[in-house]
Amino acid sequence: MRAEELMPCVLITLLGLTLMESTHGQHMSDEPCSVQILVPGLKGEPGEKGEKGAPGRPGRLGPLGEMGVPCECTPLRKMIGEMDILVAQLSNEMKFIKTALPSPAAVAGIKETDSKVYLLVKEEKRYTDAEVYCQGRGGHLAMPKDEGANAAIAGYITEAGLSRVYIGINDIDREGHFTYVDRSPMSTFSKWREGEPNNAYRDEDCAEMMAAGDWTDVACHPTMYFVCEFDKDIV
Ligand SMILES: [Ca+2]
Ligand SMILES: [Ca+2]
Repeated sequence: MRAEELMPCVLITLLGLTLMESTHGQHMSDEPCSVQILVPGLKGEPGEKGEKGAPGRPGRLGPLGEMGVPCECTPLRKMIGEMDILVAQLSNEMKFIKTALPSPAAVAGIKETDSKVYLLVKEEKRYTDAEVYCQGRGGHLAMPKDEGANAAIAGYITEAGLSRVYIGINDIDREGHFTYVDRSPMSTFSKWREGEPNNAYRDEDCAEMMAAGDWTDVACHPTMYFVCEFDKDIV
């Protein structure tokens, strides 16, 4: 019996004494109350090990992981390697185009012969600026040195719907003595229109090609479209 369980017994005893006083010694049927003090015994022997318990409940869900990307990495790496090679090849093939074409609208594509690539540049420039442009891309203003080259350039002008362009012929160094713009001499081939070159107004030291393929000497300062030429072995 623990201490708190003794309390009702003590209360009953006190109540009983009060009643006994109020009834002047009247005898009451009594339940003897006893107080027991329990002292812990010696510790017993350890019991046998119990049976294994049932499995516990599943734990709570963990936090969400980061979003992953499905990856079959080996084939992808191989594909990327092949693409790298293709890009390198394309880069080489486009090197000329990148440097020669200022913008798709500025030129009317290129024209090829067996040994040359011609580029019609639809940017109006003075003769010397036009030559600088062509040189900056590894070429010169077009220098027709035979009938085939002349016809190719003329066809190019006609296809573009133009009437005239600067070509790489001038007598800037010595009046009346025309050379190609790379200073190579004009030998057997020429395509001067009848009555040209005439050095009109004593101010015509450059040359243009008409759509028909014939040449005239003209002043160098007006701006007009022009044709560059590039040797195929550098393209
Ligand atoms: Ca002249
Ligand atoms: Ca002239």
